[in-house]
Amino acid sequence: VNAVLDPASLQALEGVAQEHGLARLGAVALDHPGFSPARVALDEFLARGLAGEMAFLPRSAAIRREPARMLPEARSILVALVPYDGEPGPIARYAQHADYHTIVHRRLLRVERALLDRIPDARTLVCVDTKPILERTAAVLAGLGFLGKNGCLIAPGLGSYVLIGCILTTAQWTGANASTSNPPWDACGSCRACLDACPTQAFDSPGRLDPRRCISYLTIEHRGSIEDILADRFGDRIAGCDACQEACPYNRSSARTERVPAGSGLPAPPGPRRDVDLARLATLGNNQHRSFVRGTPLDRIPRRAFRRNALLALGNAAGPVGADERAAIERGLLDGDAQVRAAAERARRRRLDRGSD
Ligand code: B12
Ligand code: SF4
Ligand code: SF4
Repeated sequence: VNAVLDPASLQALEGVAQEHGLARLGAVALDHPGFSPARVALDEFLARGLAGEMAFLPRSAAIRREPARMLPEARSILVALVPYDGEPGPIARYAQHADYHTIVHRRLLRVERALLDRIPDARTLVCVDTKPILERTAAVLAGLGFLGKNGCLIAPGLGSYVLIGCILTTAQWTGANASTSNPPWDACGSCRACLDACPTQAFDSPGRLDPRRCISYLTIEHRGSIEDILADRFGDRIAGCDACQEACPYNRSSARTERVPAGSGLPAPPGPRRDVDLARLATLGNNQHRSFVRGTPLDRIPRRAFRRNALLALGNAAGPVGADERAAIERGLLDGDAQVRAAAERARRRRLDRGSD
């Protein structure tokens, strides 16, 4: 007899989830027909080379399509959401907190424990972000929200500033399938605020992002050179981008307390408060870099990419050049790394040459 995850069990687990800082919990069977269009979208995405330098995407595509390759006989996914807040600024909101991978993982372990207590025959695998699961699609099909034209999962009452975590399980979900009769991005209606707000016009069409033009990809994942035509649009962003979420009416209406229920936000990173001083970040030494990124999702960004990003942002700044900014740009010109040098060269052209005439 197969292990079974029924609606009563899900309801009990939802209680556990909420107690442990997971604002929503839903379930979806892996044979839900709604995964088909998402697999097609993934195949098209990969075929067009949109993964850019994200080699992990093509490498893990077969598992992303068929998660049972990670956990034999997997039949369902439990999907949880963790809302977050933050301030507009050079670092995207999700990265202003302690690393969500660790936090969401830890919270999911409590739900996993409760699931195994209730369904001892089940096997499980906790997956947060880095495991190849189509997380946004799973969240939609588990009934937790819908996809916006910005590609993000938007959860009613929470908006899109939510992170997704999953538990893959061999237990069979026996509850109803969430409907997929609505076409994607249907709930957006005629709105296209996110598409228009994207500084680099990175959307090919609603819901279809070309990461190679996306500031989030370029600042976090991309190590090669960045064309001026794109860098000119970064503004002061050095790690991620929230412009297509800032523009979204679904993120505007509710008060912070409503969006981030008590006990389910993300805690601050460990250590002292991080000051985002571009001149300092452009000249980060090894130890300074380690302590700046430690315990946050920023630790994906190597030191030289961080320095490159800060130099690009320095190049985009306006107004008189401070002595510390000048020193940072001049130091960058002598750097051993070609991308750091190129970013410093751009900042010199835009800030120093102009400042001295
Ligand atoms: C690679 C990646 C990126 C890349 C590429 C993003 C992209 N749009 O493809 C880059 C670096 C650009 C990126 C940026 C960001 N990311 Co990211 N990223 C991922 C990651 C690891 C894989 C995504 C992926 O597979 N992309 C390939 C595309 C094709 O898949 P997709 O985005 O899931 O889109 C699916 C839908 O469009 C669906 N679909 C299409 N048509 C239809 C039709 C129907 C009916 C259905 C049901 C589905 C469907 O199919 C696609 C998959 O096949 C996921 C984690 C994960 N394991 O899923 C996080 C994830 C998507 N990222 C996340 C976040 C927070 C961000 C940023 C907001 C971070 C920031 N502030 O800078 C930005 C947002 C940019 C944007 N507007 O999308 C969250 C999203 C949460 C949410 N509310 O949606 C995730 C889920 C991480 C997490 N665990 O919480 N990211
Ligand atoms: S994250 Fe920024 S650059 Fe990327 S699609 Fe959204 S608005 Fe555009
Ligand atoms: S800004 Fe408008 S189009 Fe974009 S996701 Fe939000 S509602 Fe949809």
